[in-house]
Amino acid sequence: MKETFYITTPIYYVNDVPHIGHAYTTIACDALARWHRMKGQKVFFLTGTDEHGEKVNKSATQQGIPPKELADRVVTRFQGLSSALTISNDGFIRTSEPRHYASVQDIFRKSHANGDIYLGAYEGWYCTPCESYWTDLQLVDGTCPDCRRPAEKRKEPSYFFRLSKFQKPLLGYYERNPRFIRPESRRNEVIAFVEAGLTDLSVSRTSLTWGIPVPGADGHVIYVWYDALTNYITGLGYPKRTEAFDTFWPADVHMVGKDILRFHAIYWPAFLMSAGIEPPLGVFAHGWWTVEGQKMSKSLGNVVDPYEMVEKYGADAFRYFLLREVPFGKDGDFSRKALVDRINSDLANNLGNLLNRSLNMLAKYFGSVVPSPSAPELSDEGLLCAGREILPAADAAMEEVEFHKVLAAVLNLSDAANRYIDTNAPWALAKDPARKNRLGTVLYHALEAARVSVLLMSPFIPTAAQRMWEALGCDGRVEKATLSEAGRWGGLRVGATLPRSVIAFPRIED
Ligand code: ME8
Repeated sequence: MKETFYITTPIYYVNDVPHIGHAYTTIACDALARWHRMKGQKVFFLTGTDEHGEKVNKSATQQGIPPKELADRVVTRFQGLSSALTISNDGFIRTSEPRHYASVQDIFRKSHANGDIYLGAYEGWYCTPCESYWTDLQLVDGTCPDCRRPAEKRKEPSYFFRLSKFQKPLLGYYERNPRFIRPESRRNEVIAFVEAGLTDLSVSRTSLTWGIPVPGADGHVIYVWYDALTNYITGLGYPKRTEAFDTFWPADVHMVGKDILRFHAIYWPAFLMSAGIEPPLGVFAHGWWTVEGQKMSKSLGNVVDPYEMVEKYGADAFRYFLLREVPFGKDGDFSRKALVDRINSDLANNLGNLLNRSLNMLAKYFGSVVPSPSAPELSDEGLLCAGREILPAADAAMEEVEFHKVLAAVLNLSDAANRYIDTNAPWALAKDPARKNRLGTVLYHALEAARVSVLLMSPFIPTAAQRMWEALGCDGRVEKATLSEAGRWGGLRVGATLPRSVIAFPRIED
C-alpha cells in the first residue's frame, strides 16, 4: 500500500453561494480521505475557492462591489461548509492569496523559459459564463456547446500555451497510466478528444484586471483555468520545495464534475509536464444532480442549499444519501422523498435498529454487560462469514470509488445481523436458563456486527458513527480506529457496560 494519499476537490467559484454540486464533490472527497486515513495512510485533503476571472468579476460588478470584496464575503460560505458537513479537509486555498500568486507565476515562468508559452493574438467565440473560447466549428447555432448561451466574437493579444506539442506526451501518459482518468467511459472520451488534435491554448487576457499578472508583461493577467488548476500544487507549498510537496505530490486523485474533466485531464498534466513537474496520478469525474427531475437552476428556484439540508435532515443523512443513492460517476436525481425514504430504510430501520434492539436485549438479559461468546455454532456461520468478507469487499469497492457498493455491502451485513437475531430468537432462548451461554453468544455477534458496520460506515456518517461507537463501549474517536479492526471479528469488549438504548437515526417524518 502507498503510504500517502493526496485528494483534492475542485476549487469553487465565489460568484455564488454553495449548492448541492459543491457539497457532493466535497463530501465524496471527505469519505475517501477518511477511509484512507483509517487504512493507515498519511492523507492530505485540499479544498478551496477559485476567485479570479470574468465570472467572479462580472458578478461583483453586478453587485457594485470590487471582486475581492465579493470573494471575501462568499468564501466564508464555502469555508463554513467544512463544519456544517463535517468535512475533514487539511487545507483550504483561496486563489487570491499571495502564496498562490507566487506559485502561478513560477510555473508560468518555467513553461515560458521552456519555450511552451509565446505571445500571439487570439480571436474566437467567447462564452463568458464558461470562460471558454470556441471555434466556429464548435459553436452550436451560435451558442456555447457547453451551456448553450450566446457566445461573442473577440480578439485580443494573448500568451499561448503550446498545448499542441503535448498531444503525444499526453496520449503516452494515458496509455502508461490506464487508471489516470476514471471512470473508464470518461477516459475514452478524453482520449478521443486528444487524438482528434489539440490547438494551442490562450492563457492570458488583457480584457481583465482581476487575475494574477503575467510576469513581465504589463496588462496581461493569467487565464483563470491556468491560475485555478495550479492551486493543487500551491496547496502543498509550491514553489517552495516543502516537505508537504515532497510527501504528497503527485496527487492521487483530483475529484471533479464531468463538466470540468477536460481541464484536469488534458490542460493540467500538459502544464505540469511543460514545467517539469510530475502529472497527477488520477482524475475522477462524477455525474450531475438534477433536482426533482429538473435541471437545477436559479431561474427555476430549485437550487439545493447544503446548509438548509443539514439544518433539516442533519449532515450525516445528507452525506449518506448523496453517496448511497447514485453510483458515483453517474448522473442522479435529488428528491426530498428519496432522501427521507433512504434514511428511514437504511439507517433508521436497518443499522440503527440493529444497534438499538441489541442494546435493549443486552439490558434485559445481561444487565447491559457484554457477555463472552461461546464457540460458534452452525447458525452463527452465515453471519461470521459475512463479517469476514466485508472488509476486503468494501475496500475493493472504495478503490474503484464505488461508494454505493461499499454502503450496500455494510447494509447487507447489518441486515444479515438483523435476520440472525430473528432466526436465533434471543427472546425464546431467554426463557431457558440452560441456554444462557447461547443467548450471550447471539447477542455478542449481533453487537459485533453493529460494531463492524459502524466502523466501516464512519467515513460516510462521522457524527452518528461516533455516537454508535461510544454506545458499543469502544474507546476514543472512531476515525482514529483502523479499518483492519473491521477485519477482525471479536473486537467488542467483553465485560463492557453499554447503554440501554441509543437512537442514532430517528425516523424522519417529512
Ligand atoms: O468549475 N451536480 O467551479 P464551480 C453535481 N472553479 N455537480 C455539480 C452540479 C450538479 N448539478 N453543478 C455543478 C468550477 N457541479 C471551477 C473549478 S478546479 C481547478 C476549478 C460541480 O463552482 C461541477 O461539476 O462552477 C464542478 O465540479 C463543481 O461543481 C464546481 O463548480
